[in-house]
Amino acid sequence: MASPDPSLTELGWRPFFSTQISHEEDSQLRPARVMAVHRGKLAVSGAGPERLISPHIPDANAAEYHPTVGDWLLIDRETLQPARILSRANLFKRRAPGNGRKLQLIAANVDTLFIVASCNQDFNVARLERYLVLAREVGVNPIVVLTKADLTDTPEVFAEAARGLQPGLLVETVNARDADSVASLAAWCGTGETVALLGSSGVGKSTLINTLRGSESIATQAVREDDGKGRHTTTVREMHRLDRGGWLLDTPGMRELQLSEAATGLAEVFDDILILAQHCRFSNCAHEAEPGCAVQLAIAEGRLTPIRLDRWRKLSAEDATDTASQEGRRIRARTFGNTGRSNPNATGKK
Ligand SMILES: Nc1nc2c(ncn2[C@@H]2O[C@H](COP(=O)(O)OP(=O)(O)OP(=O)(O)O)[C@@H](O)[C@H]2O)c(=O)[nH]1
Ligand SMILES: [Mg+2]
Ligand SMILES: [Zn+2]
Repeated sequence: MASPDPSLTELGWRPFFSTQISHEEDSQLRPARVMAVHRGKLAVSGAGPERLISPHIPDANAAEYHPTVGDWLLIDRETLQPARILSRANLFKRRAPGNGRKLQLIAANVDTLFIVASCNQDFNVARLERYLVLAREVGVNPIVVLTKADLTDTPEVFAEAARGLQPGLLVETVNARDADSVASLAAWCGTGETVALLGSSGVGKSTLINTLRGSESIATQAVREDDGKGRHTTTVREMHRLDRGGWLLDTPGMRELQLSEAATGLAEVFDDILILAQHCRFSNCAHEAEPGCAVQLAIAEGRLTPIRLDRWRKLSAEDATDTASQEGRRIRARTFGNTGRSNPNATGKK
């Protein structure tokens, strides 16, 4: 039995979006939210049933002007052609791994992020921290959801390791296949709320959504036995509706989360190190063997672990490389001008 079409409010429509529409647009266009991005088509939902429409927006050159799941579009009432993307409340994006390093838009207009990881050999604190930096950068409240608590005798050890990443961080340990166990997560999934799930393949993102919805409609697949890694079962980013009103945005597991222009998020997740660094004798201290280094002193006194300093160095270096290459592209674009042709790899802002 299909549930009735959701209203705009149930879809997450709010004043932040409605105030962006001009009087003139209001008569010709109507809002619709991107529910899924398929190859070459967008599934959108507005007033009325879900529809597939063209993803092409006039004058959309840079990657950020392409619609992604969670976006609100204004579409023509008759032709259903999208006219423009409404400004996003927030946007998750990443730099694709590999040489092309194309910008990938992951999701827009998210209220809460579930960072999903599992209590098994695939658990990795550094990876969780990367997602925390991303959440900070985007400005979305993160909850760490540790699945497969039923497969270990020591779920608390995993939970403690995660909690140690950030004071006050919310960490939930669950058996994603058990409705009672995941019930506490429904608190973040009220009417019109959008929760995005991010995490490696096989951690149980789709399983969590199935259990929260009380349905088996999303395909899931057992992880590899030797290393506990997933098989990249989910391939489409898609919003799934809960009976009680919220939206769960399932995403394909990522092999690698490359940060992109995340300086603010980094500074917030590693604020302890940055505060220490203000007390180093030299303003350009590299926190290695310089005299008067407050960071090394904190390590010597056991107030900071060398592993955490290492992780910060690694993520900062990655972000610096990316930001520098972005700057380079912007400068080149300014110097040599735009060729006028739309470049699918273009990532710089207009
Ligand atoms: N025992 C147990 N098994 C789980 C739990 N969560 C997920 N699984 C199993 O782990 C496997 C992978 O789960 P999926 O939901 O497909 O993982 P996913 O994160 O969606 O993976 P991708 O779509 O590849 O990104 C499935 O066989 C699930 O049944 C859990 O909490 N406990
Ligand atoms: Mg999946
Ligand atoms: Zn120092």
